[in-house]
Amino acid sequence: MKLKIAIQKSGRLHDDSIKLLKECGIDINNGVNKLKTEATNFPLEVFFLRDDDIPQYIEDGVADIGIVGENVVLEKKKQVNIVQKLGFGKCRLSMAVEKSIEYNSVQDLHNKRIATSYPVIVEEFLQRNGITAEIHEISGSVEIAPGIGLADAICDLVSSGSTLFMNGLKEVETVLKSEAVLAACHNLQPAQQQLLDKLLFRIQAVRKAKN
Ligand code: PRT
Ligand code: ZN
Repeated sequence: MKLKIAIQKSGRLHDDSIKLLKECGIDINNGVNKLKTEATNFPLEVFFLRDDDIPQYIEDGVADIGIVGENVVLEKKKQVNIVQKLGFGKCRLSMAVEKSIEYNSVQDLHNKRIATSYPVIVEEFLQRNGITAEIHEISGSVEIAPGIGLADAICDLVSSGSTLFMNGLKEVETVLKSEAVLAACHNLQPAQQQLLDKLLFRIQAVRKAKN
């Protein structure tokens, strides 16, 4: 019996996800271009996936658990449990407008066009604030949308803020604060739950040692 974990194949969360498993004393053969590998000293099978696909795999039980940004979990609206925040991959999902635009409050987004890769989270934010706006879903290079006349505002992930700055944008609202989380399937078998508890215990010890 093995616990199946999904982690990002490549990208911002990949290295820290592998590092966390290592710090938990779990050795994995991290072969380049592999889709799947196994730990040598823990009953763990590792799947390497696009981050966007991870919540679905967990909901379906193809993976028991996974490491993914909370932003992705919320956007995909899949039925998964967030069992532990992991302290890396920290960022915020923010609204930004061209820096020359006067912006006073969220009301200023009313009837505007907002470009984003996070339509679900943005829609919820607008509803919560009683704002009607037009959401334009785009999959990448969101920050160029205002400059090419596609949108009046954008909602995108920000960490240092330099991408916004370089594109002449200013951050005006924080919609969500996010970090990498450990997510788990709703209906784990008892054996898998036991393995998850063992892993969680180690993760929490690693996290404690860092604080
Ligand atoms: O290939 P795959 O689909 O798996 O990866 P991806 O390209 O969709 O995601 P990736 O690797 O870029 O990001 C994975 C996760 O890292 C995100 O879902 C977030 O949870 C987290 N994260 C943390 C970030 C950032 N910080 C971040 N800064 N994800 C993206 N960015 C981008 C942002 O979109 C913008 O383009 O970085 C740019 C802004 O950075 P600053 O530093 O200039 O503000
Ligand atoms: Zn992705």
